[in-house]
Amino acid sequence: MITHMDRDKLFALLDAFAVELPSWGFADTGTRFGKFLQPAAASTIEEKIADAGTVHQYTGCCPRVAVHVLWDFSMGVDATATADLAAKHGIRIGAVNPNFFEDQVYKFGSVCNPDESVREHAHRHMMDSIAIAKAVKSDTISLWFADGTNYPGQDEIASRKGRMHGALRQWHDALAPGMKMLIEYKPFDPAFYHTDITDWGMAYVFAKDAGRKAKVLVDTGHHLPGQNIEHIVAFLIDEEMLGGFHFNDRKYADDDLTFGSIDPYAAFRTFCEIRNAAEAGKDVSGIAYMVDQSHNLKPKVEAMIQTVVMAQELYAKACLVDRGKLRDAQARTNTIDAEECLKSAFFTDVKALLAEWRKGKSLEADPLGAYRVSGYEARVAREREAVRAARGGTSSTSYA
Ligand SMILES: [Mn+2]
Repeated sequence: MITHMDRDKLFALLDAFAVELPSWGFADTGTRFGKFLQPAAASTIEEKIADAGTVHQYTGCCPRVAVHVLWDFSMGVDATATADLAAKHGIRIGAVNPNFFEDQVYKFGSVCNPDESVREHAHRHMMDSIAIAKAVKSDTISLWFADGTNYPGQDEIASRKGRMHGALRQWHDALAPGMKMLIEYKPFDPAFYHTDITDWGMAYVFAKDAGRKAKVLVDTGHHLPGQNIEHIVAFLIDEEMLGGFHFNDRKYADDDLTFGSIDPYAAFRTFCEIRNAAEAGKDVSGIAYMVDQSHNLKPKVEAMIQTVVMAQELYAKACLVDRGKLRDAQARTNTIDAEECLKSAFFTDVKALLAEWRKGKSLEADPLGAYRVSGYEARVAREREAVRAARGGTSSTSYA
């Protein structure tokens, strides 16, 4: 089936393709309208890490779990214990996500808030987050701001930009050596008039201004309808400003749907741009592939396994694009032949190849099927319901 690419090369690329899971993806979460609780949902950081470790156990490609500072840590508690716990489950702590949106003081924004005391509050939280990152040996702080305004005239947009610049410069310089800071953008929600970092261009300007350790984070769900995400990705890689991804899919706006569930071809094209850059000699090894999904309807561990397997399949297809043929078609400006190169890779069935890759790692060929027969979900549902009942409450973590 693979004619132009050595199987070992493909398997080496798959070996290097690691997907980071979100701790918040294992907890009970919901929309702003309601939460549907699941008996197996994780309530504590211990349970979230156990779930993330389970996904890694079946997929073999999720060695890290991202954490959310307010949801996963108690201030003043030694965070190194969390790193030890992750190690016990065969994984490590990945990106540390501070929380600049839940505190009551953030009603009118965090770092862009006109009130200096609120900005100082956000600053202290960032310093705590850096300390946690050091304690758990994470090299990444991942930033998303809900900052924005809901009504014209509510605040001076340019003044808010200045405050954001100030905070990011200061924080950049407070990072430990070797640490990086990812800046995420989102067109709207929760702010409905203007959002302080609304698109990749603004994230780029803020990151560039902050310093070398700051890069742009592309959340695949955070774009206006019709936007060409792979173009953004190719541009950012070429500028050496792509820090990583938050994988999910969307039909309307930031729906947090399973990666590749709506438009797998678009996700494939994004991977194609990454592989194109790599084949052209760009260093893409620092790009972080992270999931940002929080399932309200699907069983959480199953949804993560489904996501990761989909990401692996689409990445493998992007690796399989015959780039010699593609370059030739492009040189001849033969649009049809060029497009067919992408389509034939996209429609290649890579399931057997991935099964073989898994066999080489002593993994089951079908991670989802193997997980289902393991009985993990029923077991943790029993255990977690019992713990919750003993505590006299229901679950769980909040989500925004
Ligand atoms: Mn995100």
